[in-house]
Amino acid sequence: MRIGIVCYPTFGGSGVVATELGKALALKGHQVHFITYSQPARLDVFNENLFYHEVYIPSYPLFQYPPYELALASKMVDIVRFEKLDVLHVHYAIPHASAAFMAKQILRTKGINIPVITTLHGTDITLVGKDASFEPVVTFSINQSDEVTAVSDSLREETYDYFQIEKDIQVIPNFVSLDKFKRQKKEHFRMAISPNNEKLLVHTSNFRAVKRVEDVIQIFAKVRQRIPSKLLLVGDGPDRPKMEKLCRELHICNDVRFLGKLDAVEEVLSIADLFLMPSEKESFGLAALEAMSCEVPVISTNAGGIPELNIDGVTGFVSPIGAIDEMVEKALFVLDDANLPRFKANALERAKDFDIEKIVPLYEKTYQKAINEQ
Ligand code: GMT
Repeated sequence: MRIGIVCYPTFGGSGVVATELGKALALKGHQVHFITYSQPARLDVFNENLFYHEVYIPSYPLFQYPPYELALASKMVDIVRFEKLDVLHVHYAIPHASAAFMAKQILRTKGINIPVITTLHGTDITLVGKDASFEPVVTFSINQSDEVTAVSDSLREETYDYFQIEKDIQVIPNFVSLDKFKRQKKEHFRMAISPNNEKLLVHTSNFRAVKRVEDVIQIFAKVRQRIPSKLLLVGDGPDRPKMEKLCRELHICNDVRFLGKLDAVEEVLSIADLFLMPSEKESFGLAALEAMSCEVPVISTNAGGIPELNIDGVTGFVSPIGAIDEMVEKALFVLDDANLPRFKANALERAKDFDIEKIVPLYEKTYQKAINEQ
């Protein structure tokens, strides 16, 4: 198939899912065309089946808000026609699903029928999408998509709760490459970070309010009072300055490292004992899956789709949002040497259910169905 993928080119979340999916499809012989405003962060390999088309928005003094959606729709029209695409797969509804709808209508006037698959990722529904500023367009463009997928049962249900959706929403969970995200021997790195064999806790995110990074730091500060431990924070975002300040106030800076945005997150995960995800909202929790694939158990909230991934008492524990003391006790239980090996093994076993090899065929099937029904 000749597949167009539209996504955000980000380091995490929907951008990563879209890019890893495209790379996997290219390896299977499909021709994959990424259409976005800059090179996707994980589009870091050469493959003869992978193409990248940048959306360019001309500037004009009148445009207080550059019309990205129009430039994107125009680019989709151009690439579908020139590259003879069979299907368009857009990740994150806003504004990709409505831009795809417009492109589809334009292409129809030129005698081309292109099926559109929309994958819902989370905040496009739970946070931004349901805002009255966007809701009518989100509802309309989901209903106009030929196929709609969501990354968890929870997100599917929330979409039906918030919007008047007439389409069937298929759940295709996120996935992980067990080859890339596997525990590597990084003893020298671990020695450098925790020379006295302190336990290593890790959090990765975009440091936005929904991630509750403050809870990560409060949990760590309390764990550290009970057992020798260190915290590694991967990623960057708006809350980072506040979090650095908090670490100073709690006098824990010597045991906390802010590593920023890293390409090889799996190297950090390879030396970790526990992953913290105290999010307020999380449709799936891809970062937790990547940790589990590296044999790292997870202490998380029960937000959104997380409990579909992190099995309470098996791969870690789930707690109510903001239940810091409960998460501390559960973290200490998992970190106990008598328990840790079991939780690590369970985390990896669970990650295998989301093996990329199992999930990619579900997307191929969905594309084929949409193409056949045109
Ligand atoms: O988590 C974020 O803030 C980024 C966001 C995105 O759309 O890039 O992530 C969402 O999509 C991911 C991939 O499907 C999910 O694993 C995340 O749980 C989801 N985030 C939220 O629902 C907050």
